[in-house]
Amino acid sequence: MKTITTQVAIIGAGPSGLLLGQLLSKQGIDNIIIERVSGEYVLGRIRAGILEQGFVNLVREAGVSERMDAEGIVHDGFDIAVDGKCTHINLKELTGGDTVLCYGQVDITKDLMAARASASLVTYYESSEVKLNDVKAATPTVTFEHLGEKYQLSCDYIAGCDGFHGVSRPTIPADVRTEHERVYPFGWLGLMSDTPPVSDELIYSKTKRGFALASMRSPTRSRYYLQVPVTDKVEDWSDDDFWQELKKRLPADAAAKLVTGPSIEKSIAPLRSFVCEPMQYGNLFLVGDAAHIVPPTGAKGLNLAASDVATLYKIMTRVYKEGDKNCLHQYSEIALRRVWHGERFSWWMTNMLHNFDGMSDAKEQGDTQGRFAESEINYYTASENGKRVIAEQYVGLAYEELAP
Ligand code: RFL
Ligand code: PHB
Repeated sequence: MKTITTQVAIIGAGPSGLLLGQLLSKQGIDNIIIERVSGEYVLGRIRAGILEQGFVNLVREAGVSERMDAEGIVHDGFDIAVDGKCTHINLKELTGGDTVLCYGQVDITKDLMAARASASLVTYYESSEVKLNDVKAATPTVTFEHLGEKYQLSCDYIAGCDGFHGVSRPTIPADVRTEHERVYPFGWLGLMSDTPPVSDELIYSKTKRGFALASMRSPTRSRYYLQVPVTDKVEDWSDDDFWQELKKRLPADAAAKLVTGPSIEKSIAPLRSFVCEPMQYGNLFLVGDAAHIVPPTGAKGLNLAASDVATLYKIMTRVYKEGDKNCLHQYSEIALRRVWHGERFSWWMTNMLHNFDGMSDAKEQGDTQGRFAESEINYYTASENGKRVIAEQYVGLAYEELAP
């Protein structure tokens, strides 16, 4: 068995793990990342596209923002369409200057990977049998296998950045952990294509046929989503089926501009709200999707991961730079306050914009839930105050500072 040591062991090289690693390294805090799959596989997951200002600032602080600043597209607003009638949510005006940035998760991950490689920071890709041991002890360990060799990594702290299906969360004993969950009766079928987007801004479109989202990655690359029953398989949907259905769910002027083309990626994501409390156990800290999942309707998943990273980064910096370990216990409380806000917003947007007709969840209530949702979205899009409530949450709440 090879034995190695570091200060912070990071499980998972998704955006949470890579961003945390980069920030810690900038402060001179040693870290090693252990990842289950290859770097190429990580980059194959398409996912998020909208970054809050807090995320953008953090990437800048990590010193990895060059390409994001050059290629990211600032979005001052987006549209909500209800049965073809559009309401513009002008983020910038409604919030007094805040915007979001359209820059893909794959690109952020690629930039972070390149920075990590050029600084010769260690990542063990394609590791198996990853196990967290003695997380309540002063020196926890992570054991794993890599290229046929067994390793034992000793550290001060472990950051569990290994996503929803990782090993970190189940390391917290079941009687200590509370898991809150809501599973929705539909998923999102996503399609990426090298075609120009239908609009300069995102369109969240609620229709009787179900929800659709028109998003983008660049002026020549579009990302679209359709609400589909959770039982649908991606093989059930040809590209042609997708484009025909999307056209029916977009407002008429956008539908008229829709340019179709072959998909370069197509996948179905189930929708779920999930929170694990607490997010800390001994010297183990859960970060990002390892601790919480939101339905993608509010574009919050990656952004909540970033606020967890920001909090843990501030704590680790205080621990290693000022020798103050009293702040360690603040992590879960601070992170969860923002997480629950994001969870509530994502759930609310999901309920307002999706069609629950014929879904098993709606059976008991007939179409009552649908009528409530319709009335709610009409109410919020009808006034400046209502639109501001949406805008403030979409651009993201401020990050909380540590208590002194
Ligand atoms: P990830 O990205 O899942 O990375 C976890 C990493 O851990 C590895 N791993 C392990 N490593 C070692 N040992 C083990 N036992 C391991 N088990 C797993 C995995 O291989 C992986 O590399 O979690 P992270 O870093 O916390 O990042 C979270 C984000 O990926 C996620 O929240 C967002 O993608 C959510 N999301 C969106 N978020 C936004 O903020 N804005 C958006 O516009 C947005 N759109 C989306 C989304 C998610 C989507 N899907 C597919 C769920 C759109 C979609 C369709
Ligand atoms: C995306 O571009 O992938 C995207 C944008 C906004 C969302 C979800 C996903 O709410």
